[in-house]
Amino acid sequence: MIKAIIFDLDGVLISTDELHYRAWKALADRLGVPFDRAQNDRCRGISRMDSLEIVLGRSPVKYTLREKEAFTAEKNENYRSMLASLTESDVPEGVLPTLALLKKRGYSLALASASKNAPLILERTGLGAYLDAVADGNCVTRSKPDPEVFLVAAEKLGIAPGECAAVDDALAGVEAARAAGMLAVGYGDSTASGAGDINLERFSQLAEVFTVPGEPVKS
Ligand code: B16
Repeated sequence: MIKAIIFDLDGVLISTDELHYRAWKALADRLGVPFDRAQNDRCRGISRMDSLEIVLGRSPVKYTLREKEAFTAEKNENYRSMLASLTESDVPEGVLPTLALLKKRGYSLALASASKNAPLILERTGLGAYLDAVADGNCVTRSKPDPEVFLVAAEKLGIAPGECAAVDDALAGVEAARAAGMLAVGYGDSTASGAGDINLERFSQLAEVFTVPGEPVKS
């Protein structure tokens, strides 16, 4: 009996993959470390510091924690300068009308993202107006597949995890949703693996699955 829907940000409500890639690539080039899109894909849904470990994966140099913190700060400054030009038009087609419809039907909506930049992204794109609660990298300490960020989102909504559905494009996110005791909805990349309890190809399909809050979902 689902009353709330909790969304991952990057890869679900918006795609900032390319911007992450450009910012990590600039750092990797400066350090002389090879970095490609396949590595960038492995950074999806995980924390900034864990992503740096992937970026430095092929580096022969062992860096100190202080150096690594400086690298993540450098990447983030570059990434945030790119985020500054985001607008509502960067939200994929179908996302905003579907969120509006789900909200109108009475579902509570929340965000569960590893990103510490989520507030800026929500503000720039207007997505924040559709959400009743936000759990992001600023309020959790453990990355997906740990369920922490989904559980914090449910707690902020005041809705039991068993009454929440969680939508995520990363396998780690689908695992996190399940570990949180939520209905796991695989979307985008995770759909192909059939990892979720429900797997959707289009965002607008959410409106076909979640029709009336508190009633069985239409799978
Ligand atoms: P930041 P999500 C994740 O967002 C990204 O997919 C991942 O690539 C990034 O490392 C992580 O946020 C942290 O982002 O550097 O902005 O704090 O998929 O959890 O919405």
